[in-house]
Amino acid sequence: MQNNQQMKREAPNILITGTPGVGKSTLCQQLSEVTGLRWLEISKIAKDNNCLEEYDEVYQCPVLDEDKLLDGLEKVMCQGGNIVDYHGCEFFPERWFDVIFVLRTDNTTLYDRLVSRGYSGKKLEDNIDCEIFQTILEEAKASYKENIVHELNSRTPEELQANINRICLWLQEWFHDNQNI
Ligand code: DAT
Repeated sequence: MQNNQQMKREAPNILITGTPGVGKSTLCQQLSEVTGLRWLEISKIAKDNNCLEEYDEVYQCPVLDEDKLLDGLEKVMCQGGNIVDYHGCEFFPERWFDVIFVLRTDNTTLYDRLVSRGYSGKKLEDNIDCEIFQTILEEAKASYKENIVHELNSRTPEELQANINRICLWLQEWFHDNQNI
């Protein structure tokens, strides 16, 4: 029996991941409205709960206290019904997730989005490289069973809508398959 089945969640946990700027928050917000699932914006939760340690000057971002964050999320993740939004995935417990969606864009689209967000220099380059080398997709495939990791293009409003539809369909199937839990 799989870990996920052992946990008997009443609703699944979905991880939406990808390079900063690929459209995670935009998708999660709309998905949460449509499905009623809880959107867990990990960066915001970490900030609000003092899970950020010293500032990394090279990468221009704070360092995450992963253990503290994970401890704080354990209860709500065991309940199920969460859409987790974060630009990394390897440090979460594998048993937390029923499905992983990795959002992708082309470099030009991502560049424009990150520049309009105010990114420049090394931070901008590192994030573009992260997408070019599909770092997060590889991380997801290395950290979870490959058959639950799905790549979704997230370049246009049409693709955003298609992704919402696809995830809603996946949810329906999950509830159908798990109705006797
Ligand atoms: P992330 O949460 O991954 O950092 P975001 O949701 O904040 O990304 O999106 C970054 C920008 O791109 C924001 O201005 C909204 C826009 N955007 C997101 N998804 C899009 C899509 N599918 N089509 C067009 N623009 C999109």
